[in-house]
Amino acid sequence: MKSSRILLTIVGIFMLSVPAFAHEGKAVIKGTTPDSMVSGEVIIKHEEGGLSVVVNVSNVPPGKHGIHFHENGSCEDMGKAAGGHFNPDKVMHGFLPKDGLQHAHAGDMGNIDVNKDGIGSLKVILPGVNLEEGSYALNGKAIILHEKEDDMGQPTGNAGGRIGCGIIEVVQ
Ligand SMILES: [Cu+2]
Ligand SMILES: [Zn+2]
Repeated sequence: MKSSRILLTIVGIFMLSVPAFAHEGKAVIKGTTPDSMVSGEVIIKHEEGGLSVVVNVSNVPPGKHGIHFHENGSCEDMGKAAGGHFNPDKVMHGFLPKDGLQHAHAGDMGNIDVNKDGIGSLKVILPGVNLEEGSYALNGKAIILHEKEDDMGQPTGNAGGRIGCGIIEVVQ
């Protein structure tokens, strides 16, 4: 009797210390061709103002590379199977952290800057999207690293081929 009460207290304290929104999203980025050395990882967390997305890549040609969530959770066919930009509202291409969901695709994260050693990192806060619920959920979407810079032109930023790809999944 007494020990079960202690156990319940311990379980209660544990549950209080883990918020209900503690789920995280994760993806592993791999090159889209068999000989590619491109690699990377994506961590998505709930943060004030939206979801924070942290991307780290390596073995990528130096310079700016467009990076977006795409609508299908597949990296087949050199990333083409991922389809178009994740765009539930059928709006114009933009930069979601600045333009919001009315003026940018839900997948528009701009560019990742890669240094001379082939390493790049990016952190953005995406307003309006979420990890798991409804039409703005990122779970199961692909993240695509492009060959070229996203120049913010229409309809999808002219970022060229797809050199890296991963699929978002919920890990906690
Ligand atoms: Cu893209
Ligand atoms: Zn877009």
